[in-house]
Amino acid sequence: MFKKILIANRSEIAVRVIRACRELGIKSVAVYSEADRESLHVRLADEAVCIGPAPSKLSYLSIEAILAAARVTGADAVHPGYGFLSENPAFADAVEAAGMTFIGPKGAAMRQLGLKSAGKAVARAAGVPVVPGTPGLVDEAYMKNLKQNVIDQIGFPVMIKATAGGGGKGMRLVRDPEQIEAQLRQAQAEAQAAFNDSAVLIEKFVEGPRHVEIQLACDQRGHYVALPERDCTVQRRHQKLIEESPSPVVPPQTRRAMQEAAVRLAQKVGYTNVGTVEFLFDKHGKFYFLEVNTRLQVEHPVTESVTGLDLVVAMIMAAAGEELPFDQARASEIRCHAIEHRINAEDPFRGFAPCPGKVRTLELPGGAGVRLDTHLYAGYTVPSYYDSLLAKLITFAPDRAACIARSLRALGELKIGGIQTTAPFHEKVLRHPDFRDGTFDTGLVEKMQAEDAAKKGAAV
Ligand code: MV4
Repeated sequence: MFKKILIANRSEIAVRVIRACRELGIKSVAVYSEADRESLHVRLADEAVCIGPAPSKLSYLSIEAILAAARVTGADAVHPGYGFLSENPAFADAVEAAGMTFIGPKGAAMRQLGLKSAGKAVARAAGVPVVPGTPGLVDEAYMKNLKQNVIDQIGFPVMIKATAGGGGKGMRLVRDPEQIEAQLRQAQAEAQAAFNDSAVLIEKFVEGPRHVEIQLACDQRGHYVALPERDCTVQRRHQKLIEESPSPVVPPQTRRAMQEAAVRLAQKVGYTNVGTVEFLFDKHGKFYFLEVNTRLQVEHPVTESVTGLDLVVAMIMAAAGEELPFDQARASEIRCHAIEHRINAEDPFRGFAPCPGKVRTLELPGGAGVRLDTHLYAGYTVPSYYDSLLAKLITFAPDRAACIARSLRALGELKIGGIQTTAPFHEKVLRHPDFRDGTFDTGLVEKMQAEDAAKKGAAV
């Protein structure tokens, strides 16, 4: 087993990984930028190394700086967390080339799944349902008769997606066949500018979908385990706000089919460590592969809460060449319902504008069925350089209704003084009839904003 793990990240996820290391008796090394000297992860780790100035490019995204910190501290493994370098195959390879273990999938597997077109081809080959569309990337031959090809082979409305895009970046919806040519050219130009890769694909547009994803855990001894799904349908501009498990709309036989599909896909590329297969789930109960996230995700505690398993421990064991600490039968046990709330330093009443600043007072929720993953403490100043996630409030209870009640109770106890947060918006979602009955789709937040605007209009 590893003796010392360097955590190449900051904030709540660095704290999460340091805690797992401590419980396993493994020493931890924190890295931090000049803006993060006073961060909780620096205080909690056994050692800490400053890796550069505040801008991420010069610190948390610097492969050289991080490898130097790992070398001088004698770390034998690196955990990348999420974001930053976590899905960068060159980083995974560089860690291994330096004689250390990357706690995540192999660089080769990341490359096979990184681009949308590549992931979709693997999914097709593995017999995983994909959204109907162009067989691969749009090429010159397809462009010659573009409108008619789309009408004959796909059917409007369609979505144009940049193959290098992700999380909603580089996507556009086209309903009018007369617009397809112009929209496609614009999408290619945008993709070129944003990703230095102009390649796009076209897909049938799925109306009013839900976002449902399957967590995978795979060791290096041929075990592929699929955990219960997470429903991440409550999003705003492709930023997830609430995740829950199990999904209120996925029946048991569909869950099993999605799990089997995710495992087939993983087997196809010899995937190791944890990963997540994202699907669209449509109004007819059909699911379609979207993409694979080759990292630990922000919302992993939802899965940990419903199963009672520890995914960071699983990552460390799999990376060390050990057997996974659970099998498929154990991972299929759904022991409760869980909901995660992302509490961001944003003002939900001013268009979710970022609100960094000093946390003057802090009162934390507790009691049965409450988990709070955060790097906050009273007196901490939230820097403006990084993303705005402050805390993840995860609640779990025997059923969904009890879990919603518990979330409202816990959000009532949480008091972050000095900065605006998204906490009040979460209470509003939990009281919304569409959320309570589980019938919402990805348009819920916009629908709520439209309802508010109508109410304000009526009052005048
Ligand atoms: C789609 C879609 C409808 N049809 N693809 C958005 C993020 C990216 N990973 C995929 N996305 C979508 N792809 C087809 N063919 C609708 C979305 C989408 C969405 C998906 C999941 C959660 C929220 C969403 C919000 C808007 C659009």
